[in-house]
Order: sequence, then structure tokens, then C-alpha cells
Amino acid sequence: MKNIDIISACSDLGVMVDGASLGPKVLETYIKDKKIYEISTGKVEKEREENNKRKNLSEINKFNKKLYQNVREIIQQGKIPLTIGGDHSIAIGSALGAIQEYKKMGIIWFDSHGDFNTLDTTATGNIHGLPLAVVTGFEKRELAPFHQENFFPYANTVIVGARDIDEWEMPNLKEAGVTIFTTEDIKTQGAEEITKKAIQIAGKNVEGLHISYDIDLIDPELAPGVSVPAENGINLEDAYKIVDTFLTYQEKIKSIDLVEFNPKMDINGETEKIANHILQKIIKE
Ligand SMILES: [Mn+2]
Repeated sequence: MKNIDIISACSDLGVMVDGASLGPKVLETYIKDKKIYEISTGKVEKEREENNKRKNLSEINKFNKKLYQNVREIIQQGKIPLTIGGDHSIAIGSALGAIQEYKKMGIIWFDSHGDFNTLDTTATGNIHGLPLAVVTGFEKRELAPFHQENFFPYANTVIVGARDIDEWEMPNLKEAGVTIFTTEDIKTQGAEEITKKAIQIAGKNVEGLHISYDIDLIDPELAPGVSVPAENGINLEDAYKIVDTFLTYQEKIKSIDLVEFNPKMDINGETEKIANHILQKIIKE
């Protein structure tokens, strides 16, 4: 896509495994001729206490507030923000920043996980398991204090590639009525077909789409460099076909995330190569 500005969202505060904060810096080295903004957490001690259900919450909020402003400014300049994470908690800032500008938007969440826990249902207290619940307004108590209105309607919220939805978030998803296409759906119906269906549902009667692409969608045998791998994921052909397909709807896409590449977990630069391949498609096609 032309007209993209990049935001490097260097945070791994939403997950106990360290390293996702390094992903953007690695991918930045492959980017030429694009404006790159950078947001980092600064020097903070990560909260790791097991029973804490709000791990790093105030620092995550501080980070997302900056990201939210940055996304809004890029959109106000008539451009498309591509936010490179970082763990998936950064999408609270990016997606809400986008919808604050466009008011009526849909969202497609390409992910092996649901990311739809609330502060009450989370088993781990790791905030990267909550962002989709936050940006749809299902969990709006404490994780978006910088944002007052306009959440993504459930009817325009679609998860694609799910295969590891936990038993506590499933009732939340059912209550909200979010559309879910599983990894199995991609394997049986095809990546192109499922992506088109997702765009139709998320894009109905809205001004535009926010796309959030979590690298852990891909099978960890192929892309091991993620913080929370989920077995039996999609292959590379499908992973790339998804990107090619949503890129044929460029007039609808207003904001994109590419998240959860973790260089510390990577093996022989395999995931780096894949993440960069996706990044280059988004930037160039
Ligand atoms: Mn995720």
C-alpha cells in the first residue's frame, strides 16, 4: 500500500515471555523510504507476579495512549498507519486510534487466539489476551482510559484462524456474537475465500477496516518466533494468500497491525524472514 507510515510499537509488557518488543527493531532494518515513528516502554520493570490479574496495566495504558495519539496523527495527515508490534496488547492503542478518527469501522483479527478475555476471566493476567475484548468495548473498564467512545461493533468483528480459544473467553465471544473462522475453516474452505468472507462481514456499513495480523496464526513449526505458539497452524502459502487477498481491498483498509514476532524465540531467522515477507507485501503491493 502506498501512503503508509510505520509505527514501531516496542513493547512486550502484555506477555510474560520476553522479546516481542525487539520485533519492530529487527523488521525496521528492512524498511526503506517510509516514515518510521517509534514508541517504546522506556525502562520499566516488568510485573511478573503470578496472581496479579492486571500485569503491567498502568504501563500498558501509558504506552497505548502514546500509540493512540500517533495513529490518529498519521490518519489526520491522510495516511495509513502500519503498527509493528510488539505483543498484541499494542492493538488497543492502534485500533482505538483508528476508530476514533473514522468513527464507524470493522476489525479483522487474524490470530490463533481469541484475545477476548476480560480482567475477570483472564487466567494469566497477561494483557495480550484481552485486546479484542477491549477494542470492541466488551472490556472497557480500565484498559482504554484515553478513549471514551466508538468501539468496534460486534457485528463487524471477525476473528480468522482461531484454534486456541480458552474456556474462559469462549463465553465472552458467544455473548458478544463475534464471528469466528477457525484454522480448520481456512484449511477446508481456503485462505482467500475465508478472508473475503471476513471482509464482507467486518466491512458491512462501515467507513473502513482495521486489520490486525498476529504472526502466531502461522504454524509454529514454520514460524517459531512467537511468544505463545499454538500447534497445527496454517502454512505459508495460506499466510501469504490472506495478505494478498486483503490487499485487494485497499480502499477499505485504514489501519494495520503486524504483531507478535519475537526474535528471542526465533530459530535461524525463519520467522524474521516470514514476518518481513508479509511486511514487504503490505508496503509494496
Ligand atoms: Mn493475538
